Amino acid sequence: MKVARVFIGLGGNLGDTISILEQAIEQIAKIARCELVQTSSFYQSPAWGGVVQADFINAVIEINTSLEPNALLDALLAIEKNFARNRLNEVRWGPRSLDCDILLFGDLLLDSGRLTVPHPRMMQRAFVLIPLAEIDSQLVIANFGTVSELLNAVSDQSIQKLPKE
Ligand code: A4P
Ligand code: MG
Repeated sequence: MKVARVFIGLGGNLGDTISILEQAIEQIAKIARCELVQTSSFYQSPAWGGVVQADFINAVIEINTSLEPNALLDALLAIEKNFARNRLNEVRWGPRSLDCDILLFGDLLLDSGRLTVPHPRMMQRAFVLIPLAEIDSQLVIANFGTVSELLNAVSDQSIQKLPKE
């Protein structure tokens, strides 16, 4: 089975987010056929998307996996549920305890309705690009260029790197 290099964006702004992100990363590392490779620093930023709410904390992780994209999404949605995420009560771009987005899945281009990869909004978000650049700034996002090139377009977004605990 082919192993893909996959990047996952994690974020939240409800509850003890740092602890939730740390536990979520531990749980992702334990998914069958997944290996955790790298974890970025954690970053705090004002909420993107126009809903008035608490700041978010975000991170990006790199994993290697031989899972199919849909199977990985299922596993991530199950982990979101472990942190009391209830999608029925949510507004789009509103508060959440844990959000797991598949940013890149190898060099796969996918738009299946259920899953869009690369994540269609990652190029506009400093809270994705900055932690991703920490892991690999020369990573290429198909049709968009390298992470490092994309950073210029989000340089007006305020974001703060949190000290390692
Ligand atoms: N889905 C499609 N593609 C993907 C993918 N690549 N990865 C589908 C994960 N899921 C994907 O996800 C809803 C459904 O999208 C999933 O069930 C899956 O079938 P979602 O995460 O609730 O919403 P979304 O449509 O992916 O929206 P998006 O753009 O991720 O925004 P959210 O999650 O609504 O935004 N501000 C800061 N600073 N930091 C944040 O983390 N997050 C939000 C929440 C708003 N503002 C923020 C942040
Ligand atoms: Mg999302």
